[in-house]
Amino acid sequence: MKNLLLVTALALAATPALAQHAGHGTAKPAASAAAEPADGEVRRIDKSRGTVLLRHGEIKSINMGAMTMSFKLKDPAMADQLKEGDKVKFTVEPKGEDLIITSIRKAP
Ligand SMILES: [Cu+2]
Repeated sequence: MKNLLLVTALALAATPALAQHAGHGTAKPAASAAAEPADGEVRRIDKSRGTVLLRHGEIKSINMGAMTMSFKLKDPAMADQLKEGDKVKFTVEPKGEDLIITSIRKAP
C-alpha cells in the first residue's frame, strides 16, 4: 500500500514537465511541397491522346509513391519536346479523376 502511494505521487509530480512541451507549433509553408518537381523517365508517348507513360519516383505533392503510370498532358504539345527514355522533372495536379502534368522538362 505504501508503494502504491509513492508511485502515484511520482506520476503526479512528472505531469507538469510533460505539459511544457505543448504550444510550439511551427507553421510549414504548404506551397513549397506542391511546387517541388518529381523525377521520372519517359516510357511511352501517345501524341494522339496527349498522354505519357512515366516511370516516376515519389510525388510528394499528391502523396504518391514510385510507380509506372500514364499521365495526361495539360497541353498535348508538351510531348513534342520529349522522347522515350528521357529523364524528366515534372509537376502534376489532380483534375477530376485525372492527374494532369502541368510542367515537364528534361532533367539536367
Ligand atoms: Cu503514380
